[in-house]
Amino acid sequence: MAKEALSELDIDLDMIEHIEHDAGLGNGGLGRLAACFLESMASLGIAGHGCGIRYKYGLFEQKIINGFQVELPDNWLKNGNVWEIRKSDKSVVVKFGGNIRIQTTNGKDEFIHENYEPILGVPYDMPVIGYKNEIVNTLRLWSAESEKSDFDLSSFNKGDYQKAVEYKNSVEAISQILYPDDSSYEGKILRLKQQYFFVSSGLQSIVRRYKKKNGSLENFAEKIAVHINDTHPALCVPELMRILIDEEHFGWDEAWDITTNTLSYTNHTILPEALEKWPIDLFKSLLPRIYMIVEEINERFTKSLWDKYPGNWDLISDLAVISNGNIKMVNLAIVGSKYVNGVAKIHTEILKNKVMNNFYNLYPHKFNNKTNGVTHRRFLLKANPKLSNTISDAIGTKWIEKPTELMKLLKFKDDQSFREKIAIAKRYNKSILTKYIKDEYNLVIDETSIFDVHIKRIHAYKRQLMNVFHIMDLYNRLKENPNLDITPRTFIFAGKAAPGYVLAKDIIKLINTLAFKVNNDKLIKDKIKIIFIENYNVTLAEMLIPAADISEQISTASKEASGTGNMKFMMNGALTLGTLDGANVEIKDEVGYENMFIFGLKADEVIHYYDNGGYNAWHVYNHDYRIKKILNQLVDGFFEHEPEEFRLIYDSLLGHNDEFFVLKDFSSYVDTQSLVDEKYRDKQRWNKMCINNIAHSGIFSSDRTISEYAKQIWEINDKWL
Ligand code: GPQ
Repeated sequence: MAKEALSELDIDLDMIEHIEHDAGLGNGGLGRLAACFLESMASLGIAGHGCGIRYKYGLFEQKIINGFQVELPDNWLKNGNVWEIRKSDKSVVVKFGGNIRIQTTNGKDEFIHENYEPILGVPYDMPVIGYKNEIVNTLRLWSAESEKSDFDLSSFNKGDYQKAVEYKNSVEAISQILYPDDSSYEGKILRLKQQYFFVSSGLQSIVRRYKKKNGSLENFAEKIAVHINDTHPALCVPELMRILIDEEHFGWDEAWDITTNTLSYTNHTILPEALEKWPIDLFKSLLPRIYMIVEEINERFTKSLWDKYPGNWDLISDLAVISNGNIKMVNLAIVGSKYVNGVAKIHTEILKNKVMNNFYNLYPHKFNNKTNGVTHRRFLLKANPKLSNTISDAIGTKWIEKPTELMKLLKFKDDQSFREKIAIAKRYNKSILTKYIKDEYNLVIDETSIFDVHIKRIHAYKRQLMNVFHIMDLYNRLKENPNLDITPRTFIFAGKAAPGYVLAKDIIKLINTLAFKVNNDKLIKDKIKIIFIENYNVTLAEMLIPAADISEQISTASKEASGTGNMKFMMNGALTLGTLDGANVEIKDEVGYENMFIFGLKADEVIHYYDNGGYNAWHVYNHDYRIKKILNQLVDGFFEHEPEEFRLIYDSLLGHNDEFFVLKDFSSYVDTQSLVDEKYRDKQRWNKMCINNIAHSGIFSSDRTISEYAKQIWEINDKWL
């Protein structure tokens, strides 16, 4: 209706949609997964709501200047946000700092929080709309404001205007900016403030609403499930305890029973740099009451461990919530949760058997797997209308609400005309991207070439470097033999590096430097082109993924917890080139080895190397002339300027023994890339492989994931039906 009405006014609704800014309120797969989950919960009719921070500045905007990443602030609220509703009447107070006075009346201790800094949490609600089911859930984002009015502020400070402004700024700083690191944390006090701020605001509003509806907190744990999405909200454990004990006057045991039956925790990575630890001193001065509760949780927990494992100090200190002067957030989350899960089968196995093995032995019943999923309604239906229409013409539209219906496409995998329709949709999407690259970068790419796409955060373990080395090898071969028979390729990269992650930023510079060299080399006759598309975000993903032929999912096996880009590509008919890591393993289980390109070390092999001091990178360097040549080219002036520019990359491989097995997996990767080249020549077979992938993508819809969480973790059947 709106589209029609606007078109009468000569206004294009799509254009208006594109004016709207992405809400860049997360870094990578973690936040995006949560957004998919919200969509699926609304579409499945589950009363599930999101809770987060209304950052004034979302994830930085990335510009590439002379090949370097430059970060600009993401002022996404500048022109307003039409979808949010400020609900000041639902504000809460969050208390920081101060001291705790213990007051004993009739033998009962009361904990009085004094001299604290009150911060007002003001909710902004955004609707999350279910697919054609008239259900609207809420994403509630909290904004930090001064509890004092502007008027109070000035009088409070006896006319000291500057102090009043400084105070206001320090309060508002809490919801000012998103930390731009993905899968690694910064132990900054502001970050801890952010975590407690949104956890406390969220839980206070949940408890308040429950009491208003039900008159008391009876059956709270049966009716409410709170999910801890990685450890960033792990303070839910002591905060719910605080509310129940200090405000609702429950005894410890009863409060603990409610807490541990309400909360569950999902782990999203095994990377050690992501496992949050907070130094006791910092934690205690910012959150004195919460620290007391964490200490008590730790006391009781370690006492029970002592009974179970008497004398086993190492084990107890590993399991303890507090040890070596730090509070370990993973331990806090596991101890305080009913269930703990990983995000792909292989990831959960690694948690159980390796990273969290001691906890698994203690609480085997808590651990389970929930393989990630993505909303096919955004990443297929919305992002790829051409392919969606082709699918619906063949099997009807049921797949939109029941994605496993996509299996019906298997009937058509040998149908010539259907294969051709799939290919037409892909070509159309590739032509849109080709035009974009011409318009934005003035680069002409071959629409019929293989679109080989590597888009995700830039991280050493995701191995963008290995992709670059393959291109360098291909280039070296083409230079030697310009008539080399290869299928033309366009290598497409996009992704942000954390501003402080020097190696990742160097990799971006390397990609751009190589692109400049290769794209301008007449000798190779346009057989390969390289493009780094700046400012990767969801809007760009919606254009890039439908246009891809090859989906690069080449993390070091064991390191990518799940990956979700892999699923988005697959449902758009791109073939995965990947390691047996994360959910790639389950994609392989669905489509079979014959419908994807698997290479490299397996997770157990990688782990075995780690347990035995790694492998010898120098050995590979000395025995593979291709690698020797490529690595030398990084530091010998091959790129015709600053020869030392890529020294850090060189050193990460040879100086620090190639932590992520780039050189070790190189040969197997190059061989598999040649196989891709060969397979692409048989278009009929390729299209059949694409159909196989689309057909089997249904189980990677977040509808499936959410149904599993609902039944097995949130126990929704018991609670809501
Ligand atoms: N993930 Cl801990 C992030 O994107 N950021 C993080 O800080 C953490 C995890 C990702 C993880 O790397 C991917 O493998 C997962 O697919 C994704 O979370 C969702 O589970």
